[in-house]
Amino acid sequence: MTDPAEATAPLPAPRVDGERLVARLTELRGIGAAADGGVTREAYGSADVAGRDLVAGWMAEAGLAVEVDGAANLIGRRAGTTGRWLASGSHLDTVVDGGWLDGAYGVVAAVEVAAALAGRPDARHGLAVVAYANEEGARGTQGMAGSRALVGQVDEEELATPDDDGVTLRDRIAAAGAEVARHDDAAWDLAAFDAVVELHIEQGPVLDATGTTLGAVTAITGRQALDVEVLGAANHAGATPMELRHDALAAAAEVVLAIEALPATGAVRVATVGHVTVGPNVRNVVPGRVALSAELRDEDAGRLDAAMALVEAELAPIAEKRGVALRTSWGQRVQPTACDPAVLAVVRRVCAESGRTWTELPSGAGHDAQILGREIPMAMVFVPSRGGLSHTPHEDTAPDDLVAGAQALLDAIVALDDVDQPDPTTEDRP
Ligand code: HGY
Ligand code: MN
Ligand code: MN
Repeated sequence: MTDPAEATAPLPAPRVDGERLVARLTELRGIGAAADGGVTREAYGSADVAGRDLVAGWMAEAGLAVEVDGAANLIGRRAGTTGRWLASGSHLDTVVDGGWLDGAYGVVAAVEVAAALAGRPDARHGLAVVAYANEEGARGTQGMAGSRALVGQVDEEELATPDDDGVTLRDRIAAAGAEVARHDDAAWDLAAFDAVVELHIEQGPVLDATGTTLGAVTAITGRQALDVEVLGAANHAGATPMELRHDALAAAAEVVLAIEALPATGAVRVATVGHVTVGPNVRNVVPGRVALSAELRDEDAGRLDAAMALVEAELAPIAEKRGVALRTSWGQRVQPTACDPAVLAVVRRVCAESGRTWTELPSGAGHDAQILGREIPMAMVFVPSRGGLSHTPHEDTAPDDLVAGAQALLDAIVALDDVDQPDPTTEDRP
């Protein structure tokens, strides 16, 4: 017979299975692994799909109803008692030769959260655990394609746009086994969601350098993509005198330095040229054509706008001096997004009560949470990146920190389940 006192006793606070979390992340690391420790799971490719299949099995094991939607997002759901929803997740795709935790951590930890809550059928909110498709923008596509589909931001034109290999986004999604004809049905009923929380490695140096375990994210940086085409004149590298050249690569080098110099003027937080294509790319030919892929990042959309005008102004004299044509084409803008004060207050409370060291910090990297965060109250939790390294094979985080972050995510989801609208006022300070 059940002791009546036992029957009414509150359930113990749920705990994540830290050992399983780290073991699963290690198993996932094997999919797309390179000998140098790096991982490549390009969005919609075979490794990405294999990773998705592995995680789908874990979702099912956690008691979630699993679906791959028409945008190739993997979603595991469990309904609650009120018809309201909470969401958590991240992405499984990586940059080329990236790390094992960027994205994967937030997905696998969210599955652990679902598993820890599986024995609690009284949850008020449903829980949606998501592996968003194509966060990184594989092969020249626009990033965060999966999360943008959830908020109805991916249109026909984008689906028909070819990537760097000439394959359309529509065909990529189909090749990844998603029913792309149902792409637009992927859009969520956003009004049914009370909060979205994403757990991620910091990807920067702040937590690691200060020996801090948890980060409550205040805002996520904005990002403006830019392509620059430099058109000079290809010619014989031996017979063409220096003063008669229109060297596209030499001009492009000046463009790279001009873009790199922008942050020092205070115009923008960071600016990077990360990809260069040279034509014809032959030792004994003066380069005739260069394509540069660049980006500007800042927490302030107005500063991004102003920096775009500055780039144009800096490039014009380079074209003039070098006798080349410079064509700028401004690409994807992911707007900076502040975390929701009320959901952030819950994250702060969880961090303050975790017994771990914690602080507040902005995110210098982009995240799917910032797409959803413009529609649903959003917050993020960070854990340290060893040496501040990410988007490299050296990306790493101490197992104990990984477990602490997953527990903080679980505690935040439990706290958010208790209330329809969290209170934004809090005394918790790092
Ligand atoms: O580039 C970014 O910030 C993200 O990792 N996609
Ligand atoms: Mn990344
Ligand atoms: Mn990421």
